[in-house]
Parts: sequence; C-alpha cells; structure tokens
Amino acid sequence: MKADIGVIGLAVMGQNLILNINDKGFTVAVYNRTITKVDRFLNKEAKGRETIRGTYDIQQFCSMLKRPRKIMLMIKAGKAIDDFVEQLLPFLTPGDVIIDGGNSFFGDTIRRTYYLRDKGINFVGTGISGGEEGARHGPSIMPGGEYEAWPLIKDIFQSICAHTPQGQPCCNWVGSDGAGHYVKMVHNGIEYGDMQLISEAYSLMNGLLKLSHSQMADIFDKWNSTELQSYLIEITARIMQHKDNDGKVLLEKILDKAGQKGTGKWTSVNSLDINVPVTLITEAVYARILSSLKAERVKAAGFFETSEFDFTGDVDSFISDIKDALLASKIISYAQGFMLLKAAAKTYSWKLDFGDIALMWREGCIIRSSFLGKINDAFQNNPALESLLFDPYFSTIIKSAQQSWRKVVSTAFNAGISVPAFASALTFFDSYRSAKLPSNLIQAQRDYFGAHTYERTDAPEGQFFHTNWTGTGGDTSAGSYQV
Ligand code: NBP
Repeated sequence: MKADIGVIGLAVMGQNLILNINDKGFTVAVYNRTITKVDRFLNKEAKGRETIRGTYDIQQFCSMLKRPRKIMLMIKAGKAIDDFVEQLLPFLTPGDVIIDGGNSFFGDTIRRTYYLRDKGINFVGTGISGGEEGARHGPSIMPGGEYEAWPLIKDIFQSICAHTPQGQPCCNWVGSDGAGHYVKMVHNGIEYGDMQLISEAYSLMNGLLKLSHSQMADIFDKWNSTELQSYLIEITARIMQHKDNDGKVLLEKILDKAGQKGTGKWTSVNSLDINVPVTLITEAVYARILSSLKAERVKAAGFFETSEFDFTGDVDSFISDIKDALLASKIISYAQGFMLLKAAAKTYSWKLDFGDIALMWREGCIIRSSFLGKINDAFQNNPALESLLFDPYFSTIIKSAQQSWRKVVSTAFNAGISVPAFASALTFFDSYRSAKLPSNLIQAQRDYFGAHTYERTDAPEGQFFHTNWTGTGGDTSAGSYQV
C-alpha cells in the first residue's frame, strides 16, 4: 500500500509529527539524510506500526507515495531545504507537493514557491509550533504558499493540529508564498516578548520583593486562572518549583545567558524594513543579546554598585501592580505584532485573516493562551480594527492597569532593576496616545542641516516646505521621499 504522505527528517519534530499523523490513520513513508536513523526510529519509537514505512534512498521514498505526492521536510532550515528540493525534483511529477515544516525564513519560502511553480511543483511553507509535545499531540500549524496544495493536505493537517476548546482547528490556510512562515516568525517574535515580560515580573518579585520560589510559583499559578492564562505562565509556575538533585531550586543554578535561534531577530529586522514600531519584541531580542555579555555585566556590576533599595510598600498590592503591568505590556506587544502583520499583508500582497491567525495560536503553540481568544473576538467584531488598543476589551484593561503599570516601571527604575520590556511597552503606549510629539523639532533639524523639507500644521499634508534657516543657505531642497 502506498503512503498518504512522506516525511523527511527524523529529529525530534519529524519523529513526533510522523507518530501524530500515523495515529490519525494515515500511512507515512519516512526518510532521513543519515540512513541509520531510519531503522533506529522504526525499531524504537515507531516499533510495531506497520503503516510507517522506512525508505533508504530518495527514489524509493518518492516511489512509495500516493500521487499527487505530499512530501514534508522536517529538517534544519536554510541550505538543507534547497539541497533536498534538488534531490527530490528528478523523482517528482507536476502537481506533487513539497512542504517545508521547518523554521525557514519567509523570504526563502517566497523564492522557493516561485522556483518550484516553474517546475509544476506546489510548494508549501508552513510554520509549526508547539515543540516536541505539540508535534506529538497537536501543534499549531500555519501553512502558506501554493494554494492548489491546500485541498490535498488540509485533511491531514487539520486532523493532526491542536483544536480550540470550541473544537476549531488551530490550522488554516494563511496566504500565498511566504505568508505561513511569516506568521510563524511573528509568533516566535511575540514568544520572545512574552518570555521577557514574564522574566521581568520574576525579577521584580525575586529581586525587589524578595519572594521565595514557592511563593512565586503560587503567584504564577494564580495568575494562570486570570486573563493572563497561558502556557508560558503555566510552565513558569512549574519551573519555579522544580528542584535539582540536591533538593535546591534548579532555576537559580541556570546561567543567566539567554540563547536565540534567529526568529525573534528576523521579526525585529523585518519590522524596521516595513516601518512598524515593534519595540517590545526588539527590546526582548536585545535583552537576550545583552544577557549573553555575562563577563562584561559582572565587571560593570562591580564598577557601578548601587545602594540596596528597600521596598517599603504593601507587598500584596505591588504583586497585583506587577500583574497589571504584565497584562498591559502584553497587550502592547500583541498590538504591535498585529500591526506588523497588517503592514506585511499590504507589503507582500497577502490576504491575511487576523482573527484566524489568533485562532491558530489559541492552542498548540508556545504562546497559546485564552488572551488569543479575545484577540480573535476583537477581529471577529471588527475585521478592519486599526489596532488592538481600540478594541473595547483591551482598551478597558489598559485604562484600568495604567496607574499600576507606571508604578511598577518607576519603582523598578528607582530600585535599579532592569525592566526593558515593561518600560518599552509603556513608552510605546505614551507615544502612541500622544496627539503631539516633539518630532516637529526633528523635522526642523533635518531641514536646517540637510534641506530635507517639512510639512506644516497650517498647510495640507503632503505639501513640503524648505526654510533657509541661516540666511546663507539656498532655496534648493533635498527630495522629500520616505524610506
Ligand atoms: P533539527 O533542526 O535539529 O534538524 C535535524 C534534521 O535536519 C535531521 O533530520 C538532520 O539530518 C537534518 N539535517 C541537518 Br541538521 N543538516 C542537514 C543537511 N545539510 N541536509 C539534509 N538534512 C540535514 O531538527 P528539529 O528540532 O526536529 O527541527 C526540524 C525543523 O523544525 C527545524 O527547521 C526547526 O527549526 C523546526 N522547529 C523545531 C522546533 C523544536 O522545538 N525543536 C519547533 C518548531 C519548529 P541528520 O539526521 O542526517 O543529521
């Protein structure tokens, strides 16, 4: 019997997805660059499953698939994808589908879609989130690329993905060419932001309020039954309680140097490319980079010792303030993330459904939370919503959290505790809600030294003026284009 789908890549994600697909009744052909891993998988994790078929070369792999062939690559992103595409091509026929389920850069996915379209092959770039556990029991899946492929893979994808409490699949067609991988990139950027915000709340509770790990575990646990309910808050409570072999809290023994694999950075770089102020995610990426300068930080700590700050306020009330600051900052982060998606839809000509994207992230993925259900509601109520900050649910929270948020940021500043994401969220909020900013001065300076021109408050927008500020400059201005 031929296989319904073939999966290449037998590392953690590939193996778990194969088992998940097989559990749903599909026959899967499997292959891996290092052939020995095929038999290892068949004799261990896939033992006794006759509908998982091992193959030992690409030709055999392709010949074992039902037509049109559906081939999923679950391998390292980058050149390895291009290499496998080239190896597969001689054995494919027009109409076959290649799916890249790795964390590929969306620009590469755009390029591959058009390269393979010319050869009659339907390319799909799909984000998959949820890690090992998600891959095995139900990830969030964000497919985009050649739409013709969707009816061919929809059944498999929507049966293996996570589902919302109302039974909706956390997988739907995202859009053309690189849209799926783009949405996964933004998901990962938001994940960076969420993790940084939670770590700042931990820093304040631990460093300022001197709470124990079990006290913090209880607090995160409680927060997990509020609007903050999310997978990341849930695992944070568990991490706080996790003991090392010697009975001490493991967290305190983990070196404070955060790693990264690039998707957060891609989000920030892209936000600069398409002019969207995604300040919180960018701050979270920089926070990881700064954390990795451990030796310099230790040196600077000796250089710039600060006097101990004694917190004298009411501890319970400040914990509640931290919760408000966390929630308000999270709203800002998601508002920025959806601003980015909106701008990307325009820039790359994708028809993105923002409510659907929130639904895809509602379960299965790392940022899953009840909060995403509210974002889905917001876009259901108003698909043209300019910003999440204008939705009544979110604006009400922001209004009531404002005072606590300011108190947390100012207390942290006074105590010398670093809260880059809380502070950046508040700064964004204050700029966004300012009808007037000091940017008129920037425009004047630009015109003064470079004749870059400016618009006037007493003339229609789009009309540009230049002033001869010194009396010695000329009347010729630079072009007033924007980049
Ligand atoms: P890895 O990202 O560790 O990749 C391992 C697989 O890639 C193996 O099958 C390996 O073959 C193959 N591979 C490598 Br490495 N270099 C190759 C090359 N030059 N040519 C051909 N094959 C090559 O596996 P993973 O953690 O399962 O992730 C798979 C994909 O899913 C990645 O893109 C990852 O970013 C993405 N992802 C991972 C997670 C997660 O939680 N781990 C979550 C979401 C998405 P070999 O066995 O012969 O070395």
